[in-house]
Amino acid sequence: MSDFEPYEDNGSGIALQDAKPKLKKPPLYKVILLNDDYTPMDFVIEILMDFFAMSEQKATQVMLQIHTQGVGVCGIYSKDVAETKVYMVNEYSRSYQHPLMCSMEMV
Ligand code: TYC
Repeated sequence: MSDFEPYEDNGSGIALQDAKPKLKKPPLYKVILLNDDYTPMDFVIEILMDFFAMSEQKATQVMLQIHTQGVGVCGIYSKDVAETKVYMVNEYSRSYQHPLMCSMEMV
């Protein structure tokens, strides 16, 4: 019997259909930072280094990209890791009275 036929007869006279694969890959989320006019550049660099494990050079590059283009990606994570990062960054920024906004988007 050809590989392309959905129903196979194993000799019992009963046609069996292969089960469809059921597992989908879990969705991934981009954690993003938005530009604003008030948060100091050094504070954003510190966030990118401390919460997203960037080098100072990479953090500076990403901060300047957000500053000039309005938004930038900090990293890509599973849903619960992304939610935790967003929560921690926003709490940290608020504790210093900075308006910096961290958010997430499905990839
Ligand atoms: N625009 C801010 C400034 O000029 C710097 C900044 C960069 C703020 C990135 C937020 O996500 C941000 N001080």
